[in-house]
Amino acid sequence: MRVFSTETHTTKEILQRKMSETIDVSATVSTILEQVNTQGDSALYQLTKDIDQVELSALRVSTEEIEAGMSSISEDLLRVIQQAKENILAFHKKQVREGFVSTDSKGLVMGQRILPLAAVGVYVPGGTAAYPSTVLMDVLPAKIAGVEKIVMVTPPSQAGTIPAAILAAAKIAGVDEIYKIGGAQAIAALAYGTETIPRVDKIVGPGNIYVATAKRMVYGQVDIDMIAGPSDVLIVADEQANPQWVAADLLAQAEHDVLAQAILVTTSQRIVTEVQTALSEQLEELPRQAIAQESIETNGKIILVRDLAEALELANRIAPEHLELAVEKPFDLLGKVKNAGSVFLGNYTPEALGDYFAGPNHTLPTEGTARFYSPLSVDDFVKKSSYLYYSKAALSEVTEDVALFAQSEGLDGHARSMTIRMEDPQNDFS
Ligand code: HSO
Ligand code: ZN
Repeated sequence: MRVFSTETHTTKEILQRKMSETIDVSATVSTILEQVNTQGDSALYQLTKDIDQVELSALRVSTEEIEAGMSSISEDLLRVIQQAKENILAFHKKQVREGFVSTDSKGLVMGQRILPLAAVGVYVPGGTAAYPSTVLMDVLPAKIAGVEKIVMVTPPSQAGTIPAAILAAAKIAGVDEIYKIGGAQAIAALAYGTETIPRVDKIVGPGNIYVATAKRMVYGQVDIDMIAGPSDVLIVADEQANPQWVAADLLAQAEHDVLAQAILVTTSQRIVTEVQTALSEQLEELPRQAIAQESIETNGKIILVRDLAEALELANRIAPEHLELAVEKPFDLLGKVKNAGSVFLGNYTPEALGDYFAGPNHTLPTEGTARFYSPLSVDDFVKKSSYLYYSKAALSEVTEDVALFAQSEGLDGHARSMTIRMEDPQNDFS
């Protein structure tokens, strides 16, 4: 892992990040979107055959397949997923907002209602990035918001199947319909609707470059969540931190993806040295060693700072997705954190707790976007609608003023729609 020090490196050198090369797939994606938009289901079958080499007999996952998935996972895993669900629900229930209404003595009423989106699509990636925990994190806030229809899409394996744990998590979370379709074609199906797959109002969930590009392209016709980049963690550690635990937490992030980024910011030279040793020891035992090692070597950083104030300054500049405060008094630092998706306080709160189980959402702003984005929440699955009521008396009081404003914009029709009500012989405003 590359080591920096605020004594000898400039902030610019420390913050420099290797830009990941992104390929431009927009031409391919727009062809796929167009195909699905015009040909519906038949395009979905054809694209799945061409791209995934799978000949599907049906797009929708049957009840029997879901039940088989449920019964093929262990009782213990089922129990843990159920408990995670309860914890996530409890946390997200606290996010529910009330609308408001205000009135005055003249009979004026105005308010704002909070309404759930009618239908939401959840994209679940295929392969090793198919996480049942993400199914819970994406679906449960929508459930609490009151979304009536939740549709899940995920690419089938070569055998035309979906992983049992994904099906189980979907069932436990309360997904209404599951379809075997992935890639840009899945996003197109959710955005436009086909004979089989319903059109939704919002699409959430991570995916590869094709999925991300498709989401960007359909945005506006449907809403989307933030576009997830590679996952990252920043650990702030002081002298009392445990180097073995810090190394383990860095590796937990690094094993996600070669592009994942794990950063350690510490006030202690001893921690710098011991974490490095612990990293190489622990890497040896990790089944995903190759991925974790590449991530650590290309994107990992250890930054030695003079004090915790400097550590927090750097953390706020980096705006990490996950921020661990492995320090003696973590709550003293919390108030100084300005930019972080989710904060993990103390030595006994590893990020994995939040990834799977504790309650806060693990769909978080990546790549420094914690400067302006928030964790996925119930707010992402509702919209607001405002309303207004004026009585005769309340209207008469403001008619002239509003008419004046309208005329100043050259919109006489607007002015007239106000004054006409005053001319009505049935009106008695005296
Ligand atoms: N750390 C990931 C979430 C995750 N980890 C899922 C394990 N499974 C992004 O927050
Ligand atoms: Zn994780």
